Amino acid sequence: MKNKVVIVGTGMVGMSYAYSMLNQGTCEELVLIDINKERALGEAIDLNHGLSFAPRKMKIYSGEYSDCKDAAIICITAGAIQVEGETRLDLLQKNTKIMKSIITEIKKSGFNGILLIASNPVDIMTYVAWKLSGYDKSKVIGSGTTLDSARLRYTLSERLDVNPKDINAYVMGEHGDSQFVAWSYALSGVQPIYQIASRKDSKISFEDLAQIEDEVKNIAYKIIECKNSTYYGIGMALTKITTAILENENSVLTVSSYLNGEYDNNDVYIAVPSIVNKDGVREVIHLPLEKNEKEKLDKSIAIMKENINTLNL
Ligand code: 6V0
Repeated sequence: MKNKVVIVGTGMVGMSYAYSMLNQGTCEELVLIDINKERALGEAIDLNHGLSFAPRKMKIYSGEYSDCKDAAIICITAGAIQVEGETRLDLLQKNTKIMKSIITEIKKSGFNGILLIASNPVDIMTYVAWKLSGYDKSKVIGSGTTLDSARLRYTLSERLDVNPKDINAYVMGEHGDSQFVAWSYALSGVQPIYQIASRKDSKISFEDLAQIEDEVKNIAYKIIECKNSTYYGIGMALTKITTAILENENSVLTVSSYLNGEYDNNDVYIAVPSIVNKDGVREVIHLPLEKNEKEKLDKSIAIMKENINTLNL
């Protein structure tokens, strides 16, 4: 398998991802596909003009589905976007139709790599992609709450004045309104955040934690209100997942993974900490959650299943 990535959907998310990969030298070959061929072509030309300043040589071009055959990863970022007042779940019917047409083309190409989904509602779209493709469940991955966990790490790092790379805290569940923070496993460096919050002289209280959780959950709505859509953060989150796969990193990421008995659930994709490497999701980490956290995860899963049941797959 070549160190080759295909992006389907060269809109804001797809191109932020492409630009981030160009800057980080993530892959050797990058193919851009969009229903709007002119757009994909223009984006490829524009990116190529940055190659002189990039850390490595890359072959970048706008292509066809036949180019998917020998790709290591196809990332699907095509779809309608959330408009003001619309939840990610509202996008469900629109994007399922788009996903169906894309998966049909990918299957025809003979692709045999990892399918990475970013289109919203991402957990359900990942399930749709898996179901329609018939690919191995570990090889179909959603971006899940990788972005939300990054938002959480950033917000906590600001409040605690600690490098975000040293914040090990995870958002789990739906990439959407029913997500939650697994506070019982949140660490600042080596210190449990619950322990920090319980200290009298602490920079952060339990009320602050609840407020941060809420802020992280709703910040996408704020960004959409300000500038219509969000893309840089997800672009970099997708780059991280891509690097974890191409470099066989065994990185722990809250991607949307298929549950097969973990967390007492099955036949659903949802964001849980997972180990990601060249084979996709190597392992779903099954954390013994606190009772209230487990209830939140169950609720999130129930919402996913309810929505999946409305689809004709
Ligand atoms: P955009 O800028 O409108 O781009 C969408 C692109 O998809 C356009 O270029 C379209 O031409 C293309 N497209 C539409 N239909 C097809 C098709 N059948 N085949 C190929 N290409 C097609 O949207 P943007 O890039 O901002 O968002 C894309 C998706 O990402 C949306 O579903 C967003 O909701 C979702 N996001 C997911 C995030 C995550 O964390 N997973 C974060 C932000 C946005």
